[in-house]
Amino acid sequence: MAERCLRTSAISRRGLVKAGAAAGVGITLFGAAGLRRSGMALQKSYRIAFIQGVIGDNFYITMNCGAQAKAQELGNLTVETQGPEKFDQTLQTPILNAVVQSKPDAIMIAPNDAQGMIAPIKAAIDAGIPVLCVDTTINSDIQLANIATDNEAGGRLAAQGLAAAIGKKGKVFVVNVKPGISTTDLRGKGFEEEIKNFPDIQYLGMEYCNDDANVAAQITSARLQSDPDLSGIFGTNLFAAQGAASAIRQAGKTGAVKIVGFDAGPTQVQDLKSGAADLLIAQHPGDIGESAVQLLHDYLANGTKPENKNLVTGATIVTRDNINDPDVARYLYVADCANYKLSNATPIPAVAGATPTA
Ligand code: T6T
Repeated sequence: MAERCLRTSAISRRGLVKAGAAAGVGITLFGAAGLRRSGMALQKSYRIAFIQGVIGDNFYITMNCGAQAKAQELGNLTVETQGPEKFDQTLQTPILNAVVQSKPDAIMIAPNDAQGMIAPIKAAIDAGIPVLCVDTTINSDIQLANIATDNEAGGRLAAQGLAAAIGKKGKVFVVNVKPGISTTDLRGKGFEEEIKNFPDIQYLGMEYCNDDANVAAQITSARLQSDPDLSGIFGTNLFAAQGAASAIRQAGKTGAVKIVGFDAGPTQVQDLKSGAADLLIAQHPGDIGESAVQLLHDYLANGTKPENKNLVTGATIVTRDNINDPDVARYLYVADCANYKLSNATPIPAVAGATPTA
C-alpha cells in the first residue's frame, strides 16, 4: 500500500465547530481600518500574525504556504509570518511581544517551549488577541485551540518502523531535539513506550541536538564510537534525522545503520533516496497552516469556536518504494510556495491514546 496515515477518516468542518457567541466583528459602514469593498458590500478584513517555531525550516515554510494559500482563497485576511532564528523561547518571546504591540486580529504560533511560552501567550490573550497553537503547544488551555500531528502516535509508528527495518533485534537510540518542545517530547515518549514491545531490541536512550543537524551528527558519531554495532536511530525531527544520516554516511555505515526520521525535508528525501535513511514520517504542515487560517477566519468572522480544542492533522509514511506515488509525494516539504496546492483537508478531534491505522 502506498500510504499509511496516522488517521484516515475525515469529518466535515461543520461537525467540528459550533456557533459561539458573536465576536463583535460585525460589518460597520464607518469603521476605517480593516474594511474592504467586496462586490456591493464592505467586508471586514483580518490580519493574522503567524509566529513560526523557527525560520528557514522546511516544515514551517510548508505550513506558511498552506496558511497563505488559504488566506488567499478566503480573500478577507492576510497572514504575516515571522519567527526566531533558533528554536529558543528567549528569541521567540520578544517577537511575540512585538506582534502583540502591533495588534493583529489573531495570532497563530508554534511555541518554542511548552512551559516557558505560557506567560507571553497569556499576555497576548490578556491584550484581547486570540491565540491558536499550531504544531507545538503549551501546557495550558488558555489558547483557542491546538492543531498538530498526533506526535505520540508518530513516535510509536517510528519505533515500529525502525524495529521492522532492523529485523526486530539490535541496538537503537534516539536523537531528540530539546526537552520542553511539546511535539518532539511526545515523539520520544511514543517511541520509548513502543520500543519496549520488542524484546530483542536494546534501547540505548535519547540525546538532544538542540535542533542543530551538526550537533545531531556529532552525537551520532560519538554513539558509533561507543556502540559500533549500533543497528538503528530515530531522529525525532528534520534536523535530528538529517544530522544522524550525515554521520552515518561519513562513517561509511550507510545501510548498516537504519534511520527513521520524522519530517520530510528536501535533504531527508535525498537521504532516503540514497539509502542513508530508510523511512520518513511526513507530517502534513500545509494542512496545519490551511486549517489554522480557516479556524481563525471562522472565529473572527462568525465567533465560531472549535468544539474540540485539540485537532489532529495526518501524517504519511514515506519509503523508497512509495516516494514517487503522487499521494505520497504531495506531502514532501517544500522550499517555497511556487507549486503549493490547497488540500482543504479537515483536521479531526484528537483521541487520547489513538493508534496509527493502516
Ligand atoms: O518536526 C517539525 C515540528 O513538528 C517540530 O515541532 C519542530 O521541528 C520541525 O519543525 C522539523 O524541523
